[in-house]
Amino acid sequence: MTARAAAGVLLGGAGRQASRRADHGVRGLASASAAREAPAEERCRLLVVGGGTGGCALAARFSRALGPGQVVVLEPADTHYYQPMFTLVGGGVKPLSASRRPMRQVLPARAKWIQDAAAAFRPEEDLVVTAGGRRLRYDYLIVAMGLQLRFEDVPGLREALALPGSGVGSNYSPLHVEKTWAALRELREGKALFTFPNTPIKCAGAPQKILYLADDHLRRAGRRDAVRLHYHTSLADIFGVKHYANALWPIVKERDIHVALRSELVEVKAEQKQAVFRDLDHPERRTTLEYSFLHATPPQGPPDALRECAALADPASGYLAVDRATLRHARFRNVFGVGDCTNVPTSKTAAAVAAQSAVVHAGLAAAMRGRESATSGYDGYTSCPLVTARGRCVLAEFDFDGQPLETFPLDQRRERWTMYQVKATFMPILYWHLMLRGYWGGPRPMRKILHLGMCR
Ligand code: UQ1
Repeated sequence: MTARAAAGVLLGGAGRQASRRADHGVRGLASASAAREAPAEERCRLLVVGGGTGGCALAARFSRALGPGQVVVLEPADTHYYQPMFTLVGGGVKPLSASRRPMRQVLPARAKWIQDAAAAFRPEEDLVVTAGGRRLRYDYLIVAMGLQLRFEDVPGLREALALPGSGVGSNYSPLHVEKTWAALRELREGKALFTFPNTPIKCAGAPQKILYLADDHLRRAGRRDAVRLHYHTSLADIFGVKHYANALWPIVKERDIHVALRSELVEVKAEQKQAVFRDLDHPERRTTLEYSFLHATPPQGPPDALRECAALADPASGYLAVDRATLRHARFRNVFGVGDCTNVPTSKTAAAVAAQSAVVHAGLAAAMRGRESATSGYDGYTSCPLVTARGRCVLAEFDFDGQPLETFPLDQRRERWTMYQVKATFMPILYWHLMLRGYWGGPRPMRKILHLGMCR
């Protein structure tokens, strides 16, 4: 934290007053018309950039503790989506409307919502400049911006998604998720392709969950024999964690699904219904496949404003550079990160955000009191409910090392109806009522109880 921010923390309201006077002084030098046009500089105790899962949960926790008006949330969207439900929307199990709420309804009433986007970070000055030209100064910053979907990195993909009746959908965007189910319903024969790009992505299980739901749908509709299912993944295994990959291979075998490893979608020719793949081990080798259905997972990357801020970003990935245990920036100690926008080496999921939000809460609350966090650090906990059919789910839960960290005292590698109910029924309730209000920090306490304390 800079000296100026530290003074602000110590002085509280007085610090804010001083900064306001300084702003007036600067503006006093400008012409009268420029002063009218320039948006005022605002100052807050805590600025939360992003109104997604992590932003809402942490804004709720801190606005409860700090009181009204102390927390500002910067978020341009007016709708909040429960993204884990998109798999079920694309699979025809839930309507898109069940996954959304107005942003106003999910942000805490005690926080101030500024409906604008972060355009530039200036951590040396404790400042965020917005797309609308506002200058927001903070004592503490939580970056919770999520990530960027990069459909445009696959030539032809955007065009294919925009073409009616193209047979192409993507569960990764609320704009395209309904196209998945519309296209699946129309699917009668031919080849159905499912892709996993060559970048880190959110919910690494989602590209194959829709594969299994498509298989299930086709079987129920009596069309499975007429459609070949192909899963093309850039990864070297069907899933990044061996413990669960070992359980998934027999499932794809039994369902007659063809898996191509290290295979990246590099182009879509919508008019011809063709997809071009590159063999990542022999990049000169390209294969063109005709499809009647394509579920595309777009390449993904850090938000531009973050990547462009060399002081905050990890130079290798462009994501917010934080310590993986404390989720705190190494250089700017008043900056924390949560969720998909950080460089923390774990799978980007809502479950990871839940566990991270408890760690950030403890660390930042301690920092505000001038102390170090007394709680244990983030262990990488993340979860991926791998829906393997309607009514069946393998509940993967693991840590930084890919070691299982399972909540329930049973073998979670098995496909189970109960785990499907956890995913499809229990999780949405927990999300809207506890998680977004800052009352859910992940299942660790539940795991301890269910294992009678005999676990991490
Ligand atoms: C979880 O905490 C979470 O975040 C709210 C999810 O996202 C919706 C999940 O899918 C899962 C599985 C968890 C973990 C919780 C339990 C009870 C296993």
